[in-house]
Amino acid sequence: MHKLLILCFISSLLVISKAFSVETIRIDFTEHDSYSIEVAHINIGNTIEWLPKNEGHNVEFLAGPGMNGLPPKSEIDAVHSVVFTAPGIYLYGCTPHQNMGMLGLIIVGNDFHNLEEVRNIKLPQVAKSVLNRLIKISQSDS
Ligand SMILES: [Cu+2]
Repeated sequence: MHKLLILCFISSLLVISKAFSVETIRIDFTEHDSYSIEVAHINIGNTIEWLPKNEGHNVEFLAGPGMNGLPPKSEIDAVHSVVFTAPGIYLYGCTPHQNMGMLGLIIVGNDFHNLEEVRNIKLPQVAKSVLNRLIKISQSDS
């Protein structure tokens, strides 16, 4: 009986630590003019680090909660690191390639409150269809 209690205690500790753990998720720029993770689900307080594994790309936020608090677009070919403290959906793109659909979504804390704002961002047709695909993915694996 005691062993069972201890086991329960340990497993609940593991669950708690997973929910609050500070993690860094790494996303590469790829040779296909895309991000290696197109839809990232992360916890509040997690960091995303973009790595320039392929030349000619960057990160520019297009929508998200508290846009004013987000960093300006990153330099081309630079490592970029952002800590996400506000729950919601963030849309970003690569400045030279976002019109061709080099976009990424980050869902922080499984919160979709600003989905309509993200959905209504003005983009050319090709990028719009990519965005719609990413939104579908984000909802299917949330
Ligand atoms: Cu690019």
